[in-house]
Amino acid sequence: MRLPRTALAGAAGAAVLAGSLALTACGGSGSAAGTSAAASPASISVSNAYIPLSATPDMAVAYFDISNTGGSADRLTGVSSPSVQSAALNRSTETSMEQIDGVDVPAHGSTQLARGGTHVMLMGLKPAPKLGQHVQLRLSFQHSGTVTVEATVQPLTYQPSSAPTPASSTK
Ligand SMILES: [Cu+2]
Repeated sequence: MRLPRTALAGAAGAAVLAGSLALTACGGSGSAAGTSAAASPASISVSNAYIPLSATPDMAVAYFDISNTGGSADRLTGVSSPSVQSAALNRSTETSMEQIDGVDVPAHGSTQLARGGTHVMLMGLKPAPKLGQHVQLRLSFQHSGTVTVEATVQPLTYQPSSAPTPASSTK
């Protein structure tokens, strides 16, 4: 019994301290380097906007193409128009349609709102739409802000020249 109690306690404490230092060194390295190179921002353009002339002036549907030449995805999150009482994003289902809260546009890709799929529902157009008339749509994108387009009222059977290829993401 030559060693004083304090010396023993000190040795034990030093061992614990050395252990925690080792842990810190082990877990600390590498985890701070989490910044990946930023992709180029979304670059959105909207084309071929049209509204098939509706039999019921109180309700119409708008379609358009959204393309994104940027390196980041974006999302259409809302639609408004000064010419309607309300506008909403809808998706057709087999029997009906449902409201959706957004439409994704992939990086370097495109998305079509087209017959049988996603569309903009326009309620209460004023004045009642006529062939050739333009209806302004304000599209809100998550990253690109508001994009304003003029949708043209077309005959009910109108098909845009871009329509036939549902999987046209190459251009
Ligand atoms: Cu609808």
